[in-house]
This record gives sequence, C-alpha cells and structure tokens, in this order.
Amino acid sequence: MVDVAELVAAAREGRPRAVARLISLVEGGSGQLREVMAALAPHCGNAYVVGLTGSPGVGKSTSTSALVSAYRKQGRRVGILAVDPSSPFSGGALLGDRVRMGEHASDPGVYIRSMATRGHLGGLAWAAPQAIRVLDAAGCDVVLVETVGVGQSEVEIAAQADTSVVLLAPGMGDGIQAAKAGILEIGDVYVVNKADRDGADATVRELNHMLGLGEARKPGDWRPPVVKSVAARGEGVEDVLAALDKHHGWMTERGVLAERRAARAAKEIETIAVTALRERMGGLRGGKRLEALAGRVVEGSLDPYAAADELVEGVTEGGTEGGTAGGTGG
Ligand SMILES: Nc1nc2c(ncn2[C@@H]2O[C@H](COP(=O)(O)OP(=O)(O)O)[C@@H](O)[C@H]2O)c(=O)[nH]1
Ligand SMILES: [Mg+2]
Repeated sequence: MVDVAELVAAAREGRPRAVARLISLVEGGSGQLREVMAALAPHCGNAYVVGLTGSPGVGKSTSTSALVSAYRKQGRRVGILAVDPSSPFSGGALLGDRVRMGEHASDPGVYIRSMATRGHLGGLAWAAPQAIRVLDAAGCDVVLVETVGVGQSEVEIAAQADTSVVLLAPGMGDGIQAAKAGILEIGDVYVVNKADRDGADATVRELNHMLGLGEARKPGDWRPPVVKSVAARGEGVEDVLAALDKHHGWMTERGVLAERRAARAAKEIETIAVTALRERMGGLRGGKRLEALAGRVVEGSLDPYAAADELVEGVTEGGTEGGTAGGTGG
C-alpha cells in the first residue's frame, strides 16, 4: 500500500518520481485509484490541456517538443502525455519520442509520459483523463497530449482536450483522408506541418476550403485557423502557439472553456458509472440475476424492459459491494 497523501504532496513539490508513481497507480487501475483521485481533486483544474492528433509520422512529437520549448521560454511548466492506443508498452518514453523529446528529458519543469491503453477497460476515454489530472495537480500549466491518429481514439482524445490541434502534412491526399475520418469536426487549430515540402500551400487551401463548406458560423464563433509549420526546424511554432493562445482566450471569454470542461466531466462520470454497472452485471451475483431474468423473458413472464430495470436495481442496491475497488480498473 502506498501513502497516497505523501505521494500527492511530493508530486505537488514537483518531484518527478512521485508524478510517475501516481500515473502508474491510476493507469494500472490500482486498488488505490479512488483514494488517489480523491486526493488529487482539490488540486485540479488549472492546466490548459492541448491535444495533438494526426497520422503517424506527420510530426506530432516534433511539434510537441517545439511547443514545449516555446512554453518553457515563457516559464510555464509542461506535461506531455504520449498516448499510443496500439502500443503494448507504457511507463517510459517511446523510443523515437525519447530522441525527439531528449532536450526536455532533464528539465525539471517538464514531465514526459507515454501511455499505452490497449487492454484497458474503458480504453482511452477512461485512462487518459486520470493521467491528465495527475499532471494538472502536479502543477503543470499546460498538458500536451499526443495521440496517434487511428480513428476513434483521436476523437476520444480530442474530447479530453481544451483545445484540439489536428496535424496534417502536404501531399498524399491527406486533406481528403482527413475529411473521411471526420477530422474536420474535431480540430480547433489545424497545422500543416512539413511545410518545407511541396504542396503545403495547396493543402492549406484545400483545408480552408473544406472547413468553409457547409459552415453556419455566427459572428464571434470560432473559425479554426490553418497554420503552416516546419516543426523539425522550429519554424511556425510561434504561429501555432499564437493560435493556441487565441483559442484559449476565445474559450475563456465566451465561457466555452467552462462548458467544455463540464461536458467532459459529465462524460467522464458517465463512463465510470456505466463501466462499474457493466462490471457488476457481469459479476457473480449480477450474472445469476441476468440468467434468471433472461429465463423469465424467454418464458414470456417478463418483458425485457422490466427485466433491465430489475437488473439495474439489483446490481446498484447495497452500495459498492460487488464492484471492484478500482471501479473501472482493467
Ligand atoms: N521535412 C520535415 N520533416 C519533419 C518535420 N517535422 C517532423 N519531421 C520528421 O518527420 C518524422 C516523424 O516525426 P514525428 O514527430 O516522430 O511524427 P509523429 O509520428 O507524428 O509523432 C521525423 O523524422 C521528423 O524529424 C518537418 O517540418 N519537415
Ligand atoms: Mg510521435
């Protein structure tokens, strides 16, 4: 058993090992997860969470690293969460990222953490926000969440961020692919990286065109900007930063930031509750109940709606008994 209060205090003093330990606890769905989350709660809500998403190789890690440098120049503390839903590894930094983030590895104002989510009950939607909370409570002013663009997971991670950045690279009909993937609905800021390559301007134009299609924006609504960058050389990074600042300002002014956070918290609660409910239904007592109810539905002595009501009532009565300690832990 870990002394959670001590660990949280150490993390808040900026001790990287305490931060790492806390993330491991929440990531692993530890039996102390609830205790950790309760201890973190009063210290959360300060960090500005930026999600970066896009196809593999588009330059997310390079851009993240460049953004970290820019934020560090402003004296802000930064947390980086690299989420790879397909990776079986977790804990340390991914090999490539270790190289690209290398310059920040020894900076005490920067936390770098990779996270694999495969096998997690509740997946990304559950695992990432807990780690973000740890970084937030540890005093990070900004948390950058990099996730590989593999469809659903990037949509999920976009929903975790205050601001979502979608990265694209010129050529290969990336823009059209983006439209197919529904990426045009999730970006608050679009970055055409690798602008040192041919076709960057065409990609910017194409994106701007697609973003303008079917738009019914009112005056004062946010129009996602399209920014060009050469992350590998640090070019255009100030423009990305400026776009982020602008979006943050717009959200704050309009109350959108508070709205998004409330919607996110609601979703998070719902996910945890539904997962806990499903666990209980699958548990021994729940399973027996379900079996008995199924028999009655087949017989015709009960309809499925009434059966579902009975099942929900049956597994929710009596507090947390029958649920796992972690609630949603894998
Ligand atoms: N030519 C060019 N290469 C870049 C640029 N940004 C990143 N790269 C390179 O693209 C490769 C993939 O970058 P990485 O940041 O790992 O992409 P990620 O998979 O999206 O995280 C690396 O070899 C980078 O050095 C850029 O602006 N121009
Ligand atoms: Mg990467």
